[in-house]
Amino acid sequence: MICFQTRGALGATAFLLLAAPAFAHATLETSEARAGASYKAVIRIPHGCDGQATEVLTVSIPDGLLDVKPMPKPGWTLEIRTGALSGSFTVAGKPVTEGVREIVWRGGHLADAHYDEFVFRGRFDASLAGRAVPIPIVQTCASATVSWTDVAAPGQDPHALASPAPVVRIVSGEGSGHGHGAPAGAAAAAPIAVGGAWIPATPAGAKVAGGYAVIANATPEADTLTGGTFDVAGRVEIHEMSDAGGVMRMRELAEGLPVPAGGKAELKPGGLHLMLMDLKRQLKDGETVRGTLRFRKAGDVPVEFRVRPLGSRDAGGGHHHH
Ligand SMILES: [Cu+2]
Repeated sequence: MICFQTRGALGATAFLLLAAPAFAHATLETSEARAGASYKAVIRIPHGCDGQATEVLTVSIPDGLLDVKPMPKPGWTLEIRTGALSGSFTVAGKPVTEGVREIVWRGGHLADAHYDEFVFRGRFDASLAGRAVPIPIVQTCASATVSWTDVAAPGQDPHALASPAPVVRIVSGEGSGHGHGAPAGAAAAAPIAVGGAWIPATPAGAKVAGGYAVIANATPEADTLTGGTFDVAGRVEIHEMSDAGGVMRMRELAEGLPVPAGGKAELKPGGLHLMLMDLKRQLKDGETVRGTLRFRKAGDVPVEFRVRPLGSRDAGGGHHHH
């Protein structure tokens, strides 16, 4: 779809992609796992503790990560700490109450200038489908530690964390690749966070509406917004507005909108936006419109858009992002 509007009504074009921080985090090679299926965790350690070599690596195993087996590593002693599980899980049809809680590789010497990988395998319980599960990691050096253990609180932007624990997004085992029905708490801690989402109210009879939000990607991999679904709209397109000789032109991003690793994409008036097409009814100031945004890797992320007065230019008080 191509549509035109005059510059006066829409203001300046804006396009904002914030760069990823230059800080190298401990990360997982694969940040998505299928519920109920075997998952190979490859932990990537990019540096030591403030110049010192890493001598111990401790990995905390989250609840519901079962059948955990670490890969021995030449030059390192492997230690497996077991303990009580919180939550009820079954392995091979039998209830289990104990399991691996921590894996420790120790006695090695990973120089600050070097890179290495630590591997274990396990299986995320089917009940974790749709959740984002952090795997906290601690590097211990001769006289310092680096803790990759920060987990986003509900509503907190995971991108703002100084030392984020790597997160695995658990997708449904049924093969769709999309984690449906994530509980609200899990959505807030998800690697893809959608904040400050709003839609301007529509005049009676309008068939389209713009949708705006800030999308933060806390994962080490780029993702792509490919579309979404809303009860109030027949379909959703992703548009970019640009200035063609004083005429504001909208074009559809048929390939989707990239969200860089550790970065953000901002959807706002005059720039990138969602276009809700074939509106089924008028959108009124003050109501909340629910939907999902679809990402190539993260799957479907539930979102709530607040409807703001007709003619609004931003998300309004308390919802303004940065
Ligand atoms: Cu548009």
